[in-house]
Amino acid sequence: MAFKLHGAKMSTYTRIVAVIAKERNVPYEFIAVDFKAAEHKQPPHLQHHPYGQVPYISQDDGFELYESRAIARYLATIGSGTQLIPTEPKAYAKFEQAASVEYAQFDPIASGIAWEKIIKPHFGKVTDEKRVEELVALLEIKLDGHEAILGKQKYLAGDEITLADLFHLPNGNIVFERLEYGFLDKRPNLQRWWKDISSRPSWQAVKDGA
Ligand SMILES: N[C@@H](CCC(=O)N[C@@H](CS)C(=O)NCC(=O)O)C(=O)O
Repeated sequence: MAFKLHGAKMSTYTRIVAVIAKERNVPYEFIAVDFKAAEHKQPPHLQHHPYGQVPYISQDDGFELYESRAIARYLATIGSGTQLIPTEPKAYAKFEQAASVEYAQFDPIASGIAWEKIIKPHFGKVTDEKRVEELVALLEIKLDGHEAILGKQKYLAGDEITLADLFHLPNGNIVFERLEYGFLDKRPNLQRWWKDISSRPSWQAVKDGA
Protein backbone atom coordinates (compact mmCIF):
# COMPACT_ATOMS: atom_id res chain seq x y z
CA MET A 1 0.00 0.00 0.00
CA ALA A 2 1.45 3.34 -1.06
CA PHE A 3 2.16 6.02 1.54
CA LYS A 4 3.07 9.66 1.87
CA LEU A 5 6.54 10.32 3.26
CA HIS A 6 6.60 13.64 5.10
CA GLY A 7 10.19 14.69 5.52
CA ALA A 8 13.19 16.54 4.19
CA LYS A 9 14.99 15.25 1.10
CA MET A 10 18.46 15.03 2.67
CA SER A 11 17.36 14.23 6.22
CA THR A 12 19.13 11.18 7.62
CA TYR A 13 16.01 9.57 9.01
CA THR A 14 13.78 10.44 6.05
CA ARG A 15 16.26 8.59 3.84
CA ILE A 16 16.22 5.57 6.17
CA VAL A 17 12.50 5.27 5.40
CA ALA A 18 13.06 5.93 1.69
CA VAL A 19 15.73 3.26 1.31
CA ILE A 20 13.61 0.60 3.02
CA ALA A 21 10.59 1.58 0.90
CA LYS A 22 12.74 0.98 -2.20
CA GLU A 23 13.95 -2.39 -0.85
CA ARG A 24 10.36 -3.45 -0.22
CA ASN A 25 8.93 -2.03 -3.45
CA VAL A 26 6.43 0.12 -1.56
CA PRO A 27 5.74 3.30 -3.54
CA TYR A 28 5.65 6.63 -1.74
CA GLU A 29 4.87 10.24 -2.48
CA PHE A 30 7.37 12.62 -0.93
CA ILE A 31 5.86 15.61 0.90
CA ALA A 32 8.45 18.23 1.81
CA VAL A 33 8.34 19.70 5.32
CA ASP A 34 9.73 23.24 5.20
CA PHE A 35 12.53 23.31 7.78
CA LYS A 36 13.52 26.89 6.92
CA ALA A 37 10.03 28.02 7.92
CA ALA A 38 10.20 25.72 11.01
CA GLU A 39 7.09 23.98 9.76
CA HIS A 40 8.05 20.91 11.82
CA LYS A 41 7.57 22.93 15.04
CA GLN A 42 4.12 24.30 14.12
CA PRO A 43 0.87 22.87 15.54
CA PRO A 44 -0.32 21.28 12.24
CA HIS A 45 2.89 19.21 12.04
CA LEU A 46 2.88 18.48 15.79
CA GLN A 47 -0.52 16.84 15.37
CA HIS A 48 1.22 14.17 13.29
CA HIS A 49 4.61 14.09 15.05
CA PRO A 50 4.44 15.12 18.73
CA TYR A 51 8.22 15.64 18.89
CA GLY A 52 8.32 18.12 16.00
CA GLN A 53 10.61 16.03 13.82
CA VAL A 54 10.67 14.28 10.46
CA PRO A 55 9.90 11.81 9.08
CA TYR A 56 6.40 10.52 9.53
CA ILE A 57 4.26 8.58 7.10
CA SER A 58 0.54 8.69 6.34
CA GLN A 59 -1.71 6.41 4.35
CA ASP A 60 -5.10 7.00 2.72
CA ASP A 61 -6.87 4.87 5.35
CA GLY A 62 -5.74 7.34 8.06
CA PHE A 63 -2.84 5.23 9.36
CA GLU A 64 0.13 7.33 10.50
CA LEU A 65 3.52 6.44 11.97
CA TYR A 66 6.64 8.32 13.09
CA GLU A 67 10.14 7.19 14.18
CA SER A 68 12.15 6.05 11.15
CA ARG A 69 13.08 2.61 12.44
CA ALA A 70 9.50 1.82 13.46
CA ILE A 71 8.38 2.86 9.97
CA ALA A 72 11.11 0.67 8.46
CA ARG A 73 9.90 -2.32 10.50
CA TYR A 74 6.36 -1.68 9.23
CA LEU A 75 7.55 -1.49 5.60
CA ALA A 76 9.49 -4.72 6.11
CA THR A 77 6.17 -6.45 6.82
CA ILE A 78 4.31 -5.06 3.79
CA GLY A 79 5.28 -4.93 0.13
CA SER A 80 7.65 -7.42 -1.43
CA GLY A 81 11.34 -7.81 -2.12
CA THR A 82 14.25 -8.46 0.22
CA GLN A 83 13.27 -10.09 3.52
CA LEU A 84 14.79 -7.65 6.01
CA ILE A 85 13.58 -9.09 9.32
CA PRO A 86 14.22 -12.79 9.95
CA THR A 87 11.34 -14.78 11.39
CA GLU A 88 13.11 -17.80 12.93
CA PRO A 89 13.32 -16.92 16.67
CA LYS A 90 17.11 -17.06 17.11
CA ALA A 91 17.78 -15.25 13.84
CA TYR A 92 15.19 -12.66 14.90
CA ALA A 93 16.97 -12.20 18.24
CA LYS A 94 20.28 -11.67 16.41
CA PHE A 95 18.54 -9.11 14.21
CA GLU A 96 17.29 -7.21 17.28
CA GLN A 97 20.80 -7.34 18.73
CA ALA A 98 22.23 -5.83 15.52
CA ALA A 99 19.47 -3.20 15.40
CA SER A 100 20.34 -2.20 18.97
CA VAL A 101 24.01 -1.98 17.99
CA GLU A 102 23.14 0.50 15.25
CA TYR A 103 20.85 2.53 17.52
CA ALA A 104 23.04 2.57 20.62
CA GLN A 105 26.65 2.14 19.45
CA PHE A 106 26.72 3.83 16.05
CA ASP A 107 23.94 6.35 15.50
CA PRO A 108 24.46 8.69 18.50
CA ILE A 109 28.16 9.12 17.66
CA ALA A 110 27.89 9.24 13.87
CA SER A 111 24.95 11.65 14.01
CA GLY A 112 26.92 13.81 16.46
CA ILE A 113 29.76 14.07 13.96
CA ALA A 114 27.27 14.79 11.15
CA TRP A 115 25.68 17.50 13.28
CA GLU A 116 28.99 19.20 14.01
CA LYS A 117 30.63 18.89 10.59
CA ILE A 118 27.73 19.09 8.12
CA ILE A 119 24.52 20.39 9.66
CA LYS A 120 25.89 23.19 11.88
CA PRO A 121 27.94 24.77 9.05
CA HIS A 122 24.93 24.44 6.75
CA PHE A 123 22.92 26.59 9.18
CA GLY A 124 25.79 29.07 9.67
CA LYS A 125 26.82 27.72 13.08
CA VAL A 126 30.37 27.02 14.20
CA THR A 127 31.65 23.43 14.47
CA ASP A 128 32.93 22.41 17.90
CA GLU A 129 36.18 20.74 16.76
CA LYS A 130 37.00 19.50 20.28
CA ARG A 131 33.67 17.69 20.40
CA VAL A 132 34.34 16.24 16.92
CA GLU A 133 37.72 14.93 18.09
CA GLU A 134 36.07 13.18 21.05
CA LEU A 135 33.33 11.69 18.87
CA VAL A 136 35.80 10.47 16.24
CA ALA A 137 37.90 8.76 18.95
CA LEU A 138 34.79 7.12 20.34
CA LEU A 139 33.63 5.98 16.89
CA GLU A 140 37.05 4.39 16.26
CA ILE A 141 36.44 2.16 19.31
CA LYS A 142 32.87 1.31 18.30
CA LEU A 143 33.88 0.46 14.72
CA ASP A 144 36.42 -2.03 16.06
CA GLY A 145 33.35 -3.85 17.39
CA HIS A 146 31.74 -3.78 13.94
CA GLU A 147 35.04 -5.00 12.42
CA ALA A 148 35.15 -7.99 14.77
CA ILE A 149 31.52 -8.94 14.01
CA LEU A 150 31.99 -8.55 10.26
CA GLY A 151 35.14 -10.68 10.38
CA LYS A 152 32.94 -13.64 11.34
CA GLN A 153 29.83 -13.08 9.23
CA LYS A 154 28.70 -11.20 6.15
CA TYR A 155 26.28 -8.80 7.83
CA LEU A 156 25.69 -7.47 11.34
CA ALA A 157 22.95 -9.97 12.22
CA GLY A 158 24.40 -13.00 10.40
CA ASP A 159 24.94 -13.96 6.78
CA GLU A 160 21.77 -12.33 5.49
CA ILE A 161 21.23 -8.60 5.14
CA THR A 162 18.69 -7.04 7.54
CA LEU A 163 17.30 -3.63 8.41
CA ALA A 164 20.13 -3.28 10.94
CA ASP A 165 22.72 -3.02 8.14
CA LEU A 166 20.65 -0.63 6.06
CA PHE A 167 19.96 1.69 9.02
CA HIS A 168 23.66 2.62 8.84
CA LEU A 169 23.43 4.07 5.32
CA PRO A 170 22.70 7.81 5.73
CA ASN A 171 25.06 8.46 8.63
CA GLY A 172 27.60 6.01 7.18
CA ASN A 173 27.57 8.02 3.97
CA ILE A 174 28.68 11.03 6.01
CA VAL A 175 31.30 9.46 8.29
CA PHE A 176 32.72 6.91 5.81
CA GLU A 177 32.47 8.82 2.52
CA ARG A 178 31.82 12.55 2.80
CA LEU A 179 34.25 13.13 5.66
CA GLU A 180 37.77 11.74 5.43
CA TYR A 181 38.60 10.05 8.70
CA GLY A 182 39.85 6.80 7.11
CA PHE A 183 37.55 4.61 9.22
CA LEU A 184 37.30 2.07 6.38
CA ASP A 185 41.00 2.02 5.39
CA LYS A 186 41.94 0.45 8.72
CA ARG A 187 39.12 -2.08 8.73
CA PRO A 188 38.90 -4.47 5.74
CA ASN A 189 35.74 -6.23 6.94
CA LEU A 190 33.92 -2.98 7.56
CA GLN A 191 35.06 -1.77 4.14
CA ARG A 192 33.79 -4.92 2.40
CA TRP A 193 30.41 -4.61 4.22
CA TRP A 194 30.10 -0.89 3.47
CA LYS A 195 30.80 -1.41 -0.27
CA ASP A 196 28.18 -4.15 -0.31
CA ILE A 197 25.37 -2.22 1.39
CA SER A 198 26.11 1.20 -0.12
CA SER A 199 26.14 -0.13 -3.69
CA ARG A 200 22.58 -1.45 -3.44
CA PRO A 201 20.23 0.14 -6.00
CA SER A 202 17.86 1.13 -3.16
CA TRP A 203 20.52 3.37 -1.59
CA GLN A 204 21.77 4.71 -4.90
CA ALA A 205 18.18 5.79 -5.64
CA VAL A 206 17.75 7.86 -2.46
CA LYS A 207 21.32 8.76 -1.46
CA ASP A 208 21.03 12.26 -2.94
CA GLY A 209 17.45 12.84 -1.87
CA ALA A 210 14.45 10.81 -0.67
N1 LIG B 1 14.48 9.15 16.18
C1 LIG B 1 13.91 9.96 15.12
C2 LIG B 1 14.87 11.10 14.82
C3 LIG B 1 14.26 12.08 13.86
C4 LIG B 1 15.13 13.30 13.68
O1 LIG B 1 16.01 13.62 14.50
N2 LIG B 1 14.89 14.01 12.57
C5 LIG B 1 15.59 15.25 12.33
C6 LIG B 1 15.85 15.42 10.84
S1 LIG B 1 16.98 14.21 10.22
C7 LIG B 1 14.71 16.38 12.79
O2 LIG B 1 13.52 16.38 12.55
N3 LIG B 1 15.30 17.35 13.48
C8 LIG B 1 14.60 18.49 13.97
C9 LIG B 1 14.47 18.49 15.45
O3 LIG B 1 14.80 17.49 16.12
O4 LIG B 1 14.04 19.50 15.97
C10 LIG B 1 13.68 9.09 13.88
O5 LIG B 1 14.45 8.14 13.70
O6 LIG B 1 12.73 9.32 13.14
